[in-house]
Amino acid sequence: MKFLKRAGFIFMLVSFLVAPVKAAETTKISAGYHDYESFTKSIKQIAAKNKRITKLESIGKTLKGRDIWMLQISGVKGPKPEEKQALLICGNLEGDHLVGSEVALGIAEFLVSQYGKEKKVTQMLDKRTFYIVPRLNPDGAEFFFKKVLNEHSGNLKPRDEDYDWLLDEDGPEDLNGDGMITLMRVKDKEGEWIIDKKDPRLMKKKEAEIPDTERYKIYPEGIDNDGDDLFNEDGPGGFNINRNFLHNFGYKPKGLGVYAASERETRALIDFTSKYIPRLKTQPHRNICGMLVFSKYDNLAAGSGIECGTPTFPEPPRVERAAAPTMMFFRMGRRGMPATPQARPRDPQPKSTDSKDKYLFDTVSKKYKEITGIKSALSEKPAGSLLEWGYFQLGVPTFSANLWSLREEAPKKPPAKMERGAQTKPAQTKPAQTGAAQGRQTRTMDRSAMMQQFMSARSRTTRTDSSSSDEKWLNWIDKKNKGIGFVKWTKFNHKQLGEVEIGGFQPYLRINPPADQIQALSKSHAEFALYLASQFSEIEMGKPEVKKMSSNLFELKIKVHNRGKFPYMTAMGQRTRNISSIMVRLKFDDDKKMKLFGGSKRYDLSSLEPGAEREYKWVIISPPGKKIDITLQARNGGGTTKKQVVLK
Ligand SMILES: [Ca+2]
Ligand SMILES: [Ca+2]
Ligand SMILES: [Ca+2]
Ligand SMILES: [Ca+2]
Repeated sequence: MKFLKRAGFIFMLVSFLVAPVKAAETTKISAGYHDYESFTKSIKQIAAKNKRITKLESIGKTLKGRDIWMLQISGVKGPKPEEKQALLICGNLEGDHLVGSEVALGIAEFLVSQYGKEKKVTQMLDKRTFYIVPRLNPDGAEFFFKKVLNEHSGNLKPRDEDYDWLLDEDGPEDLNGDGMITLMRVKDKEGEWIIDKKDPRLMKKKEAEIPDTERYKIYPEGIDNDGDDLFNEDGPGGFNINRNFLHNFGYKPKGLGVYAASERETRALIDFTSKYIPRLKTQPHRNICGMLVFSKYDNLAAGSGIECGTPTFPEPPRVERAAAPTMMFFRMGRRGMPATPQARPRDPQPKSTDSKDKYLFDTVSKKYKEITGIKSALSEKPAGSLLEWGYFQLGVPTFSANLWSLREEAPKKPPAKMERGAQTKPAQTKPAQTGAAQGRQTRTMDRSAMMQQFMSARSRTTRTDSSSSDEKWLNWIDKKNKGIGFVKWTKFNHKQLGEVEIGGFQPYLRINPPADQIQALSKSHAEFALYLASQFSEIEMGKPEVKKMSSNLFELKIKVHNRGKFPYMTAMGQRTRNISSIMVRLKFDDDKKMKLFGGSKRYDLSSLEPGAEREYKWVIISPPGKKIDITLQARNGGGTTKKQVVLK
């Protein structure tokens, strides 16, 4: 509190000194959201008050020493929590996506409060385990509660974003003292932007020949601290955790010190799902049969299935052309081989939903819309996300909801069509389509192609849609948010750029809804999580049948059913072989006197569709009265079942 008061005082002071643009309205965007301290307190409280059914665990620590909390919720009845099938719920992979973390926490609260009260919840928790990691990126999340708001999707690991060997040397500055980092537009005859005539708040790329006097350049708000002519190109830390997973990460390291699973947060989650614990002689969390992710990607309301984006990322500046003749020399020198360009190796990773799994995604998506009432959403294509890793590599059905986008005004075209790759092209090559979105602000810093490429990659971390989405956000701000959300362009005298105007969308506004929506979102998504958990495959063994064929010859028959709604193993799971097969095994009580007449004592079944059954038949030579133990193992389909028969 003390800090807040002091921060408030400094804020007022600064505001007073620089004559701010409406400061009061900006301080509230994080109101009702949990900062790390209050979040930790809340999750600890939930665990302490519900000891019977919860377990709170820190699955890792961030660079700043913050815990990554995982709350396990599982009812008192039924098998042990790690033997029940589990749903993993994970939020706040992107530092600025706070709503995911609040909704995940809300789901935890809902489940514990309804256990023992509401039949549906009680039954489901007695049958299933929920692993909830509401805040995977707590360092990044803290930016939301800072005095000056600046959207930050990464964590806090210092990173050299512009390859100049300096770390975090040029962050943004709140020049007009309104408590927000927005944009600066400045008249520049080489600029690529013009003011949109339809709505002068928006900027759009110039289309035809435009008089020099109408051209603008756009920069993020701040000064060039290191004098390299780039403005705010390397701010405080970090890589986006939701781009750091092992699938579709691309084949190169991405910037200095960044490679697949390079971040602590990413590793913490991967370890949690997959680590082998010698003491337990198993991977205890391989009981995860599905994932529900809250992130900026959406495959529930914005479409269904998963289509990977292009894992592009800025590369270090290329060496100048001078090197070319040498290369030519080497190529020509190879025993008269023609200097044909080599084809790039094909990426062997699957990039889209297996056609056999499509119905599963379609069904769940349909149900999601029904349960939550959210009928549409905006989403880019993912690259290196948890969504992709969960499905393409772990092989479990994985879903992501972004929880907040322009719902009613969503585009007619499915958002999957939105070309992410296009956004990574240098700004000049892309025809005018974009407005003043903060996300794209940096793409126009055309001081060098490298930075442009870098910044366009960075811009993807915030919402980047078509220009029409900017218009729609303005419409939403004007009609539904009392006009709050866009900082009016106002003149400012910049010490390096001369006269500029500062303005643009308020940070975080297009990522997180007002806090009063969280409760309803939590409830509907808790319902959805319960639904999802109820769909998992349930592999059961029917009653064994023994038939006496002659005095020493018996026939044993069993049927294995999938009584769940999901298949045992997605088609992708069969492809990755990351999920154990269903195994049927016989054990004779007297191997000397009992023999199988053909066949095998063990059968492995890689998949079983919902509603399907599979019959197994054995002929056994044995004296009467002997026993056989039948074991059915389905790690992801309800665990182990044992039955015994007597041959008679
Ligand atoms: Ca740097
Ligand atoms: Ca500002
Ligand atoms: Ca700079
Ligand atoms: Ca700066």
